[in-house]
Amino acid sequence: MKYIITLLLFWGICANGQNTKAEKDSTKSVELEEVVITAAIKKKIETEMKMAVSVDEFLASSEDISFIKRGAYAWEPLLNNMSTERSTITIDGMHIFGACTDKMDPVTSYIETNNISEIDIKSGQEGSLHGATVAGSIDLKRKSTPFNLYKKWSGSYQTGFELNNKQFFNLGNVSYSSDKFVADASISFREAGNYSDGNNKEVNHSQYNKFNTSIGLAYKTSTLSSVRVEAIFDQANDVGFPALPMDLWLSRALITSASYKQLFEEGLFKVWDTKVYFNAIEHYMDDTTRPENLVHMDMPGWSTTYGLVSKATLKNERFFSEIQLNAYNNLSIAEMRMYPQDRSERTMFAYSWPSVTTTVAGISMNNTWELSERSQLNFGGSLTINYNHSKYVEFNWIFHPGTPQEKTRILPSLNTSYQLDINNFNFSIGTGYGHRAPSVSEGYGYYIYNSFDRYDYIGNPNLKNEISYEGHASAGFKNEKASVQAKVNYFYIKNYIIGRVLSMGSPMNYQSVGVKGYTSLDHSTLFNFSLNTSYTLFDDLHWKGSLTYARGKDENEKNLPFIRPLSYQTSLNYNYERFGFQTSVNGDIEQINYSPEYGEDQTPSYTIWNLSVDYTFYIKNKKTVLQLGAENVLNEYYSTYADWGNIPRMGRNIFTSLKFNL
Ligand SMILES: [Cu+2]
Repeated sequence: MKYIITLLLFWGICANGQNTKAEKDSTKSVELEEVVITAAIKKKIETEMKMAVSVDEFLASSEDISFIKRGAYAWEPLLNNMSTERSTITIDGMHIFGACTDKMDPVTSYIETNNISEIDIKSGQEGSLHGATVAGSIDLKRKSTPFNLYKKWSGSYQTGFELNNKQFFNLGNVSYSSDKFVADASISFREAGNYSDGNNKEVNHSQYNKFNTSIGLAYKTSTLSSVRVEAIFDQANDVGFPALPMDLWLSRALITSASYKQLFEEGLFKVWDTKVYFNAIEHYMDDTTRPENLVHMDMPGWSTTYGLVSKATLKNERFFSEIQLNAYNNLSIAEMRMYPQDRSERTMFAYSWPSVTTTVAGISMNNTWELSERSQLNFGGSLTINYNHSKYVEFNWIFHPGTPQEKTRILPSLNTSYQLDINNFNFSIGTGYGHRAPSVSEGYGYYIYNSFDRYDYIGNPNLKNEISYEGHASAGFKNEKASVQAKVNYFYIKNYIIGRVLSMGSPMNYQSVGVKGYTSLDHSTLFNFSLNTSYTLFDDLHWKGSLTYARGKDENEKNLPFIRPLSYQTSLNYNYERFGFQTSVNGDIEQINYSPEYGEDQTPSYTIWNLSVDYTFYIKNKKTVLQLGAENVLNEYYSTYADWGNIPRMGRNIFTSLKFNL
């Protein structure tokens, strides 16, 4: 029985994408696995500075991720300085697509920190397991408690307040586990008002309200198999987007799945996990909250996805392999309804997404071959068929007359890398090649207003596949006291998709200055560099520092937009008895390589200083933590290179939170 539980737990580790060293058939190694796994489960969604973070704040702590921010809510995660069309963002491998043409709702906005356990970020083609990608993959791992020999209840409750925007939040979750049955449930509320910038000026339309709840039930059908059903419900109301001309009245997501997992005690096959899923997203944005507009517009959107993901894990002494089948069908619809003042007197109607179906089926494989104790070779690839159908093709014919209603694309991908560990040093080098299909907006969008460069964007169904050639390398050193890790990657992206001014067509929106069509540049290049260091000065005093730099250029050596300038972060962490003290400084230097063509201007440098202190105590042997802190202590007025329309970021923010473990 113990072995079975370990296997189940072991599965957890495989799913976490960590490279498990070859398992040896001794009880000692079984015990070891358990220790490793316990550590993995205890990993929390919190940052050095703040224990009650939002999903966005947590993602921001990764050096691979930057953000386009349109307000205080639902930041758009950029992986390797590339927009969300170029990455696959999934929840436990499930494909979900936002229903907003203005990117108000990335997938990361539909979860909460108390229903995920980990975020698995893979760079470039190494992320192709979940489907065709250029930038990589972000997989949000749901919390799922393993089966347990003894009946056990656990849970936590967290509450807190943030002074700047009067944010009040409550997050609760509870788990029950036994040897046959497991249940995980969570509920959360967040309510925030407008925030104030560094000049103590209120930023209008920056409020939000979010409710999220989730449930997961698992039942062990035999000693080596189990079934699991899961659901997440998320609703956001009255969300302001200060950088956009519209706000969100309501967005709702229902994310459901049912899965079956089979473990194998002997042979090469270790685990086979199959899941069917369904998710539906509704998004209602309008501009009636902006009374200055004489003509109003409603822009509702819907996105519905059915899918299947099936993964087999193979393993022997020196070989580890994951084979995954991804299949899904998505329907995306978005409408534009214009009316002077009264909704019933509609003057214009159009489909900004003319009921576009995307059907995808693909097979992916990742392999790890341990060449020796010190070195391993990773290689993998995927082959995907991507089919699109536009129901109201007449909207696409306005700019692309006679374009076919359907389009099928083949998306191949290959990657390989080599890893070497010599004593305290580690090195890796790798390369990748992959295609991606245009997104619904890039292929079929109709008059999607981009308030950043103030153009209306038109999709092009005939766009070629974007093709990425990448190379990456890393080197690091680690001992008991110090660690240094440097990473670089370089992407050469053929047929790079971007909007270019069209000579035809006139703007529809009175704020808009013209029409841009999505088109393919011959190529673009992107370079990313990061350096991470840590040092333990004393047992209780830790220092961390990181630097990132990126450069993106188009075919004419001109700058690409939304490329992060040199940025830095450094933090100190000190523990004294039951107290923990944290301080950090982060910032970007001046953005020199900006892109005026895409609406960017030069952004000055900024430096932000943060502080926090926490106190741990026990109520009936249960750990309780109280935290008090301040972000942007010096109340600096700033906006970053990727703040939509240069909206200022939050000024000084004092936060407090309290977490009880049940
Ligand atoms: Cu929207």
